[in-house]
Amino acid sequence: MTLFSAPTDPWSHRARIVLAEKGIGIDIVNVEPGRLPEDLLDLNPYHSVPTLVDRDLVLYDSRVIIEYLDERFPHPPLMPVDPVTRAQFRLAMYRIERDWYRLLQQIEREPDKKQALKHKKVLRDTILQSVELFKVKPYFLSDEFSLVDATIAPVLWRLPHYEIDLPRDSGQPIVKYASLVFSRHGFRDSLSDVEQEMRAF
Ligand SMILES: N[C@@H](CCC(=O)N[C@@H](CS)C(=O)NCC(=O)O)C(=O)O
Repeated sequence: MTLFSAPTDPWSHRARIVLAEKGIGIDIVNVEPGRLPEDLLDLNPYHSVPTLVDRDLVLYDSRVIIEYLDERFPHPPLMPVDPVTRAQFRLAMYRIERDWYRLLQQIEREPDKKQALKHKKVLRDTILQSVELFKVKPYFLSDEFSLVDATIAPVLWRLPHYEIDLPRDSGQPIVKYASLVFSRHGFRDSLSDVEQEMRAF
């Protein structure tokens, strides 16, 4: 299997976390967004990373990739078994992609500093709005690490890189959650060299 991945890209990071958590050996091909190699351009009509190649199967979109990995390599399972909780976890991923990842993308692409600061504030406030959910269980609504945590972690990891601080008091449950996730072997193994330098453990 091969994963085309960009070393700073949060969607690629999401896929790398799932690979590392499951201990899946794979060739990771580092690419530079905007300068993707010819073979990747031929394989993926959307010209995006992450892209996973497993023999004849080519998958793109990080959610499609991580759900495939969880089904193809069932141990350890990263989704709950009962349909209601599965649906709730899928909804959580949908919302994080739509709200948090979209804001990260806006911050990254915004040339105007003032406007970028506004996006950063919105991202910080949006994350803090979910604080109650981080108090319920050690992981996101769960005693076990799941695909939702693999989705949240790339965003929280990047906060210092974007100079976004969570308040010590009201943000404490999220800070505590983040340090639990960041201390996992799988998470540490998932980091590219550039991501390792984004913050101290
Ligand atoms: N919804 C997609 C989004 C992926 C995405 O936007 N990837 C960016 C990462 S920078 C990309 O590949 N852009 C194409 C490019 O920059 O060449 C996913 O979850 O994989």
